[in-house]
Amino acid sequence: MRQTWRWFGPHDSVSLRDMLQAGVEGVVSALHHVPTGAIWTPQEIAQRQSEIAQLPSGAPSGLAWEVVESLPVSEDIKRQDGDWRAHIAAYTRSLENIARTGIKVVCYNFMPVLDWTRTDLHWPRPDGATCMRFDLVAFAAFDLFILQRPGARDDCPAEIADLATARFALMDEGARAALARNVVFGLPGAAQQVTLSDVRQHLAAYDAIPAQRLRAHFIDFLSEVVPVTERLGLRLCCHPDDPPFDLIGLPRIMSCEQDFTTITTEVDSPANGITLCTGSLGARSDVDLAGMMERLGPKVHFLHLRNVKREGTRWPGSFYESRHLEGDVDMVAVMDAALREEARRKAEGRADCSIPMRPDHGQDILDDLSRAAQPGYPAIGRLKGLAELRGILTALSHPTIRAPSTQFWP
Ligand code: DNO
Ligand code: MN
Repeated sequence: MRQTWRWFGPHDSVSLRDMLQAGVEGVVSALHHVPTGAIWTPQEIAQRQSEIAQLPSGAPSGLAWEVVESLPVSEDIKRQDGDWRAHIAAYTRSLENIARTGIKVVCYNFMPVLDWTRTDLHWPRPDGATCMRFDLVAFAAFDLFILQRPGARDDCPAEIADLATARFALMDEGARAALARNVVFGLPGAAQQVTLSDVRQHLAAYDAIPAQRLRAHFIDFLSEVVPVTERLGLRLCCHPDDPPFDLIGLPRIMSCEQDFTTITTEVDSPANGITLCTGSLGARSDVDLAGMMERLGPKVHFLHLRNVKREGTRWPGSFYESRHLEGDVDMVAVMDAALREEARRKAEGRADCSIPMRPDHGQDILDDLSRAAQPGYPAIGRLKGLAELRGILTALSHPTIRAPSTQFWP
């Protein structure tokens, strides 16, 4: 497994040196400043590559840009309207430009309107750490009373609506504004101040698009893009919905193992793969992550290894991002299955047998608590997660534990 780390570019408060000290082997990055639907030019890609390859002192960092996350899919492509054809052409051009640089893995997602969604970005834990959390009741309060979405009442179970009503009544203006900010944080372009009326407009545009139709659009997109991707020697890998259930009336179609099986079977190619994010799918108790790694192994091109703790038994329900080895995901079992997949690839003589993984998010701990970073992406919390995962990797790869026939290191 390749130990990678997400870097948001030169403005990221977590530096290349931080990554080196964390023992990172490869970098995951994206051109966040390029608008969705536009082409990633060779110049822009080359600039990010050199920003990663060189420390501010000018010395080589020894790191390279190994995974693109994300090359975003536009809302027009998802809805098949507006400029969707031009956006697919641009997507293909971006893939060509990425392939020329030697990067092999490109992650993306197919969530309409919202990307990952939380109600708390810094939820206090008893030990003083903070983490991200999705609280079903707070989210219902957002939907019912802040967004005031027509239809929200019908989608919400009565007892949750009652709790949300009581909760909202207790929130002061500051708490209400913070909730609105936290929820829309995952919106594309949220940094440029997305308003609630923008969200409402987005929602109206999806009125006539139920899950079945969204899935058909996804398959159309893949049918156009995957053959090019395969020819270029690249591997696309779709990130699961996060959380993996419908939100604010929008369909989500990449939320369980069956969704991934369907999509990778409909457009069957080594270039059409999966980002197995254990944190996203771990919010559901009915997803067997180690089994999924085992069954869909050849399609898994990228691993996001983080953990969640589900709160209660209700589904869909609340959850928080726990320490990497302490939530509901059996991380050892997932990593063991991933190591077996790597060993199979090695036995087949494949060049791409090492799967890139990253600790994904981390809790804010120690000095993270006084150093601003992208929510979920602090230096020390992720370093700790990566170190714990590395420990598992080292142990599981050790000859006293692993039979030589299933060994794969690195
Ligand atoms: C959540 C994170 C996401 C992810 C994008 C991928 O688990 O990994 O921010 O990066 O949704 O497209
Ligand atoms: Mn993830």
